[in-house]
Amino acid sequence: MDLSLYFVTGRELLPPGKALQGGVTAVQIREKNSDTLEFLDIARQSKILCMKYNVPLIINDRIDIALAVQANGVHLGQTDMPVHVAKTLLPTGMVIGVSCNNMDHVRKAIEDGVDYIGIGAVWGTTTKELTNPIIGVRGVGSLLQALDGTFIKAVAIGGITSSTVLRTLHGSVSPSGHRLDGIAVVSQIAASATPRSAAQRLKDSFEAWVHGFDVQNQTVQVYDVETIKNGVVELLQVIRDKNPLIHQITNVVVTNQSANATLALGASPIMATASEEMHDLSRIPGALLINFGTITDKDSMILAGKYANEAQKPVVFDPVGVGATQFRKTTASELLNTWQASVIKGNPGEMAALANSKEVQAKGVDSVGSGFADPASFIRELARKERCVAVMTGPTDWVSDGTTVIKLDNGRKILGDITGSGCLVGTCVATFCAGASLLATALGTNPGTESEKLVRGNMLIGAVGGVLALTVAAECAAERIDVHGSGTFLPALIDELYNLKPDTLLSRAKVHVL
Ligand code: 3NM
Ligand code: MG
Repeated sequence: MDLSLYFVTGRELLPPGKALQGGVTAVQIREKNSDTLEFLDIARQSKILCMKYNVPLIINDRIDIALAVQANGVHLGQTDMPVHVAKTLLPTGMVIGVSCNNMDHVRKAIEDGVDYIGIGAVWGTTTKELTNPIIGVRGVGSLLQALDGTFIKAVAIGGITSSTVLRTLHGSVSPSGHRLDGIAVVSQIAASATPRSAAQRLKDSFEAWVHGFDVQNQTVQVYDVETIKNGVVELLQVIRDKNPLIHQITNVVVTNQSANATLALGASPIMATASEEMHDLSRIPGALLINFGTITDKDSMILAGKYANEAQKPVVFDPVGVGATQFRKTTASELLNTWQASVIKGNPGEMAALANSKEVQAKGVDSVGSGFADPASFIRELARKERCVAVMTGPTDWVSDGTTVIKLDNGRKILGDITGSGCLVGTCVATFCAGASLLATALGTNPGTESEKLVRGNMLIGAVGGVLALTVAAECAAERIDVHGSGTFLPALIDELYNLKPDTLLSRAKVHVL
């Protein structure tokens, strides 16, 4: 059964079946406020319509109605008839689907041997009053992992629209690579004035994404040190030639020095925070940095990331001090559930907090302790889980895209003596990712085949470039005879970014590919 575009509806399906013409692949009739006779009548007519389009019909909750109209299956909520009882009433071959909101539900569904699960609500929804918590795309991803090795299909439901569909699909993948088999929607189709094109749009998004997902999983890029170093130098040139706009919503401590570092690299900073301007800024080529060292602009952070995803621009997330307070933790979750980060950057304490690992503890915004026993595996797993490039800074910096791990050994201890050196890494990473995005666009990567992606360009090289630029410039600055301490180090660091030469980068960069 093809669940790729699963339309959950009631009488709205009738009469002309416009949604079916738009490519709906399965229909569920869900009538919460009608009498049995009325429900039966809607189900009968729906059955005729679905047969005409050769689409399976599933009945919500009512086993008797499903039997009466010879539907293809039933969908059962957690408070409906238990699956094992339903199985005694239904003929073999009838599909059974179950709504799941948490891991206990999923485990039970597997035990019961259902055919598919509907995971929700992935976003908020106005269609039904939710009695369970909203899961978020990352939550859906972790539930999907439990289905590894089973034949049970999974769809996500709740608040899926043309503007959330890509984020839903992209984010709802388990660390093991288990993806959704489809999306289930109500209002995006049912409440649309043009249900046929609403369905068509969702279907197109799904198909493009599945195609991209498969291609991505089949092509593993193998990196060597030279390719990486040359890639970084190329990006520095792109930045200086094209001056991308680096929109930064960052903290009050580092705003000025971050803007100066951006300029020094050859890009243009804008430190805008008003939510009213987030959409306009997303249309200008470049990248977005979200650093929540001081969280006063949460709504703008949410909007900016969403728009950047829509514009296929890199989003670099620096969750400063995420382990320090519950508010930071829930905010990080909320942000990452709303948009897809291209790169997440943090110190070991922050990365541990994001991964819910107890191995490294955080104190305030600084990490304490020496780090992870196996940083390479940790960073690879985190990148895989968050579906982005992960950067962990420290005396040694670690960068991974979930497959390749790159270890970088540049920098000087004095970086730890100025405030916001980590934030500067985030700024430089955003700047180089902007370079990577512009390079991909200039190379004319066909937008048609890239439309399923949330970002263009090689974010791994971008992340490595940002880290290298800052740490190599720090080495040059620390070695200057006019630098006597942290006070003279900071302006020297900006100078060295300003004067950074490709040859210096190439000769100093200590890059190891694992
Ligand atoms: N079940 P829309 S959310 C029917 O969480 C249903 O199990 C949900 O409607 C769940 O696509 C939902 O309009 C409504 O947001 C989904
Ligand atoms: Mg129900």
